[in-house]
Parts: sequence; C-alpha cells; structure tokens
Amino acid sequence: VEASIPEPQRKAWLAHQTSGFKDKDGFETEVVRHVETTLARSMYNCDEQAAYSACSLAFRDRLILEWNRTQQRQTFADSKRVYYLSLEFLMGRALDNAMLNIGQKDVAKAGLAELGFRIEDVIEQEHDAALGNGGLGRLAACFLDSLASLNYSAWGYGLRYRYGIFKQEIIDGYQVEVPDYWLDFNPWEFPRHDVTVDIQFYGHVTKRTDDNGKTIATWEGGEIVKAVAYDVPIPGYATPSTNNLRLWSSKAASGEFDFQKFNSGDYENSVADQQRAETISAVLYPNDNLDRGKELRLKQQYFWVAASLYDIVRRFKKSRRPWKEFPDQVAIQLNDTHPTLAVVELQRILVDLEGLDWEEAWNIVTNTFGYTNHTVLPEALEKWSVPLFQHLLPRHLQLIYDINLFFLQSVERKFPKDREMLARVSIIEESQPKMVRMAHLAIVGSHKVNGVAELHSDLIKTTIFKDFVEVFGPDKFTNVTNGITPRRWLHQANPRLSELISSKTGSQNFLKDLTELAKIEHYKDDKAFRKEWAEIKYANKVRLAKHIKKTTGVDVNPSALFDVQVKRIHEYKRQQMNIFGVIHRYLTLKSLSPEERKKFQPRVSIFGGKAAPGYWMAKQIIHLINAVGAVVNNDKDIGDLLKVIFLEDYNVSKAEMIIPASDLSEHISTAGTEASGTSNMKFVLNGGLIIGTCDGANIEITREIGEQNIFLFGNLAEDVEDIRHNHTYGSYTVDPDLVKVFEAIEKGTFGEPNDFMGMISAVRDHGDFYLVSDDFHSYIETQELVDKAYRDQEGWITKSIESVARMGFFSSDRCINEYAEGIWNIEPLAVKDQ
Ligand code: F55
Repeated sequence: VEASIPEPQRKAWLAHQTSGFKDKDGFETEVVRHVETTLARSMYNCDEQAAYSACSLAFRDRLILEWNRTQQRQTFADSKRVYYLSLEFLMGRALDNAMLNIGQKDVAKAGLAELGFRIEDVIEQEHDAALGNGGLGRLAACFLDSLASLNYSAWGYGLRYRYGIFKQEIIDGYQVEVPDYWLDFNPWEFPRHDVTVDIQFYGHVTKRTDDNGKTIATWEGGEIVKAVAYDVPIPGYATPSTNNLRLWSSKAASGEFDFQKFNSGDYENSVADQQRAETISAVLYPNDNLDRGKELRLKQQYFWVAASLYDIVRRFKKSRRPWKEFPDQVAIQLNDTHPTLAVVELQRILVDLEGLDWEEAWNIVTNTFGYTNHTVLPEALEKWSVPLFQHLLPRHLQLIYDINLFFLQSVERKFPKDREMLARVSIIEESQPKMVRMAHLAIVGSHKVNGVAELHSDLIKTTIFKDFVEVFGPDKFTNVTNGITPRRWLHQANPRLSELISSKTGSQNFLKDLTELAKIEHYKDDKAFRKEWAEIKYANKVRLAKHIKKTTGVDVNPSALFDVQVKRIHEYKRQQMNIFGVIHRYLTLKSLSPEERKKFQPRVSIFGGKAAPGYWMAKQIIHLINAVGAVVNNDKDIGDLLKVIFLEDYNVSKAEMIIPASDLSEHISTAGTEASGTSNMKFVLNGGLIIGTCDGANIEITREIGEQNIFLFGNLAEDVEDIRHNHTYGSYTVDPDLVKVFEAIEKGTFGEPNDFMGMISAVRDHGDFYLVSDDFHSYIETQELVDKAYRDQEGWITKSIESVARMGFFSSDRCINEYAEGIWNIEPLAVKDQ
C-alpha cells in the first residue's frame, strides 16, 4: 500500500479515528450536521425521510472507516480471497442492519428520540434493496453477512440493476406490476468512476500461427460497453470487518453519448447507443426457477462475469505471483449456473491473453471454481442456443467446443464405446438448434459441486447429474445445507425474543454461535419464561394484525391461529393446495350448525408472494386467493373463525414483520422439488411451527427439532415418479374432498368459475403433475392435527421453545464455515485491535 501521508502522522491520525459514536450527543451532532450540510436542509424542516437520510449518512461514515481498514488488512495479509458471484443479492434494508452490526442502535434510538423521531419510523423510510427474486438471492445476502461476521476475506460480485424486482400491487384481486426504481437516494453505494472495465460483444475471431507453431486466437470487432463499479459496504456483526459487494453498472463506452455521431447530426443514434449500453444493467429478470433464454439475459451474464474476472485477475496480478498460484489466492463460487461463463472467460484470459498452455490454464480454472446447484426442475436448468452464442460471444463458443472435446475424450477413455453416455454428458445438446448446457459446463469447470440440503444433494447425484458422478467419482459432489443469518432473522426481526434469549443464555453470544440456543431448553418449564415467550408471539401478531388492517381493511383476531405461506408463487410450492384446503375448511364450517362451529379453532390464512409477470397459472392462484378472501371475510356465519388474507408486495422487510408473527407456516412443495427452502428455517427460529412435506431442509429441521415438533404429511420424493406414471397410465381419480372444493368453485361461490379453470384442470385433466390430489387428504388431516395441537396452548408453547432451542445448526455461519473448509480452503483473517 503506498501512502501519501508519512507513517508517524498517519499513525497519530488513525489513533484519532473511532468507528463508533462516543454517545448519543455525538450521534446527534453528526445527524444534525448531515441534515444541515449534506442535505442542505434546516432542522426545522427535517421530516422522517430526511432523518433517515442523515442517520444513514452518519452510520455510513462510521462504516467507511472500518471498510477501508478491512480492505487494507486483507491486501496486506495477501491471503486467499473468496469471490461470490451471484446475479442476485436480495439485501433488504441496510440501516437497521448497520446499526445492529456496529452495535450502536441504542445510541441512535436515544439520539433520534431527542430529535423527536421514533427509530422504527425512521428505519421504515428505507426502500428495500431488492436485487433478487427469492431464496437464491436472499441466500447470497445471508452469506455476505456471515462472511463479514466471521472475518473471511470475501467479495460479492453482482449487477447494479436500475430496477430491482417489481413492486406488486393487488387491484381487484389481480396482481399488477409496478417498476421498482430504488436508486433515487441510496447512501449505501459508492460509485467508483475510476474503476471501469471495457466489455466486448459480438465481433469475430481470427486465428494465426506464431513462430513456435502455436495457434493464437484473437477476438476482434463488435461492440464495447463500459462497466462501472459501485461498491456497497457489508458490515460484520460485532467485528470491525467490513467486506465489499461490488455491483457493475453498464454505460456507453464513448461516455455520455457518441459526440462524433452527435456532431455529424446523427442525434438519434448517438443516444440510441447510450441507451442500448445502459439497458444491460437496467432490469432484474423477474423469473425464479425458470430459464427463458433471452439474448439480453446472456448479455447481462457476460457483462457482469467479464467485469468481475477482469477485476479479480487485476488484483491477483498485483501480487506478482506465478499463474499456477492463482487457485491458492482465489476461490470463485458460482451461485447457480448464471455466472458459468466465468469458467470460459478465465480460460480465455489465460490462453488467449496470457499465453498459457491449454492444460496448465484448465488446471487453474478447475481448481478455482465451485458450483452450487439450487434446483432440479428441468425448466430452470439454463441452456443457451449455439447460434445466439456464436453471434454474441464467438470466441467463447469456440472455447466451449474445445472444453467439451477434451472432456468427452476423457469420458471416452473411461467408458469406451458408450455413445449414449457421451451424448448425455456432452456440454452441447444435439438438438435443433444445438444448445449449450450451462450446468454441464459448470460441473466440468469446477472442482466441487454442491446441493443446498441433504435430500437435494442426494437427488442431484442420483438424477440430473448421475452420469457425472460416474465420470468424476462421488467426491466431486457434496452437500452444504443452507443457513440464515441470525442477526437479521432473529435479532433484527424479533428484538424482544432475542432479548429474552440473551437474558437466559447470559449474553448475545448466541448471535455469533447459534448452537448456544440449546441453553434455553433448560427454561422450557419455567413459568415466567413461558409466559414471556407467549406474550412476545402475541405482540408480534398484534403488530401484523395492524398491518393487515391498514393494507387490506380486514380485521383479524390476534388470538386466532396465524397460518402463513409467504414465498414466490409457483405450482411446485403448491399455494393452490393451500387455498383448496382453505376452501375445504370454509365448506366444512358452512355445513355445521352455529353450535358446532364454536368448537372450531379460529384461523387466519395469510398468503404473500410475487408471481413472475408472464406466469399465467401463478397469477390465477393469486386471483383465487383474493376471491376466496372476498367471500369468506364477509360471511357473517364465519366471523373470526376463518379469515383469508393476501398481503401484497412480499419482500425482505415485510418478511421481517410477518415471520415473527406466525404460529404455523406452510412449506408444502411436492416432495423432491424444493431444493432447500430457507424461510422454513426463519419461521422456526422465530418460534413458529411448520406444516410441511418431506422435502428440502424440512427433513433436516425435523431431525434437529424432533418429529413431535413438526407437522409432516404427504408422499415421499422416492414415490413421486411412480405416482406420476400412474396418473397417465393407471387409474386416476381426484380426491373426494378436493372434488367438493372444485364443485364449489364451479358453482360460482368465488365469482366467475372460468377464471379458475386452469387450476382445476391442471389437477383433473392434465395429469396433476404436482400431486395436489394425491397429497390433499393427508394435508387436510394434518391441518386438523394442527388445530388440535394449537388448542393445547401449553403443549404448543413447549413445542415452540424446544424447536427454537434446537435450531443452532441452521445459521449461515455454520454453512459458510463448511464452504470455507470443504470447498474454498480459506481461513478467517485475524482482526487485531487497532
Ligand atoms: C432465479 C433465476 C433463475 Cl434463471 C433460476 C432460479 C432463480 C431463483 O430465484 N431460484 C431460487 O430462488 N432457488 C431457491 O434457492 C434457495 C437457496 O438455495 C433454495 O432454498 C430454494 O429451495 C430454491 O428454490
């Protein structure tokens, strides 16, 4: 590190700096200064939005100091770094997280109160950073929190979308998408106009032979787009470590717009080039678990991957090490196949630009990358058409063909004459047009491949990647069960529960070592503890009830059982089964006498989640939920016995309010389809119980918390294939209770029946691919067990406490440590007191 300030002065200066505020007065001084100078406003004219801005700027100042020091420390240590490449980072709000991680929320609360603000109101001014769809993007955000909290040298790399995931409005029961323009005021990002990379697209390849007879390929022509870095500080919890998330934004290479064209009078095209360039990072694709193969998406992927690799290689080169040491200094994790072009790009850099031999380069590449798979659904496995590749990235396509050739030669040696095997594992699918299979490329280009929960990791080894286990041996494939950060998902979302726990564990150390939660099990029979436990859940439900009233106008009784399913709307997640179950409950209630009804356990069925804009069936499901709510919530016979709520615009900050308020949450995917699920972990960590299938992480949650503490139902993954086969070729009848539900819908009970026929005929006429009918009876019966269990409030509280006490395994800290040891081979960097 070159310093322009001489050493002694620099030391004296550093000793001056502290990363915290001295006290609330010190904090207030900073807030007032930012209001009056940075924001150029008078304190008399400071509203909650301005208070949020100033408070964020004050905390940001603190963060920047530690951020700089952390980067210096990491550069100086010169040890291995991990780079997490993800097209999605679903960060949510930053201010609350920064205050808690720095450990000065109390100071801010007191200071803001003196200035006349409630800290909760100030926090709520912040717009979520919603650069992701769902589980995959939120996992990346939890990982960043853990990497910083555990003092790993780590960078995240992503795209700085101008528009994150759309905002969802519900109008007349239908989803309406509204753009999410979130960058108006974002104090958490730092533009680095000096950190740019030129990215090439299109063009052509020329080959020549050099003096030694070696072929040299050159990629020429085409179009250049500029990548500009924007950095976001990622504070660790209770540590000065502050890592970096670097997001790339696209800009025309010629600067603002093309002056030459402008001056020659071609105004329109001068601007068109600029807009075409900026389009690359303009929007997040709103599909989860679906690949649509659009050219712009491939452009996004290459733009982001090429900029990131250029940056990583530039950093490595500064150390002047030989290339063979690259994998000792750099680990790159591919979050699903979206960044798989990085494999090809690194090979291109090493072979075409740095002149390494193919073999040596390929060794470096495969030792650098790890690939995480998040789905077995065939429609989500990325494929790109060869003609599109040829057009956009001609040199990369050649390299892919070479990679494939050498790979298939090695397969041929191991399985001579097995043409079928070669066709199955080939990176190129011999279809019309030919397709590049990105998962195959990711496997071939990585040294480790992992699934995200035990069942899922077993499934990829026995189904979609079976052949690769034979080719590479079983050790290349491993499991790392997902985790969640307890800082956001317990301490921040549920401060009272966090406080109650720390009062019993003796400190807040459980937030750093979640297995310490086990200590609270000693108090499960302690009367005062149980009472406080129940009161906290009730208070969280009251808060959600207020939100429901405010946003939907519906009154719900906080004493009713709150039954929650919030996640992206997808047929495999089976929100349709949930709403069919709700209809069944409604019909049952209607058939009872008023006396009999009184024996029923009151429930509030709460749904939330976005449907991909083009996903017709998912939108139909949303419409049915709203239509059922409109009838049930206004039925005088029903009253508080059943309410049906659809909460609009589910996102990270709403999750932080909804999850702590749930008694029961639904994780009811068709067995074998949900790779892991992570909200299941969040709900249980907050004292809610689960109704769920034997799928994803539900299985490991059950193993940890005990079978008596979860409501499992439905067919097992191992039986799904046979059942589906039987739907098509055997006898198939719809479950009788479900038939009654369909009849009610078809009678018009919930409005125009034609609006919902897609959902009905998927089950009745199109093979019921997701086994809704097969699991329906078991689901209904299990919901009755839930009612019974909930009526025994004392028994329920015991289940709740036991569950939380046994959730230690599901921290993303544990998960990140497993990646660090098993895949990245890195160790935390010691943080000395400064
Ligand atoms: C987004 C874009 C594409 Cl092209 C494909 C998938 C996605 C996506 O959002 N996937 C996703 O969220 N997958 C989820 O990952 C979670 C974290 O591992 C899992 O818990 C969850 O089971 C899985 O569906």
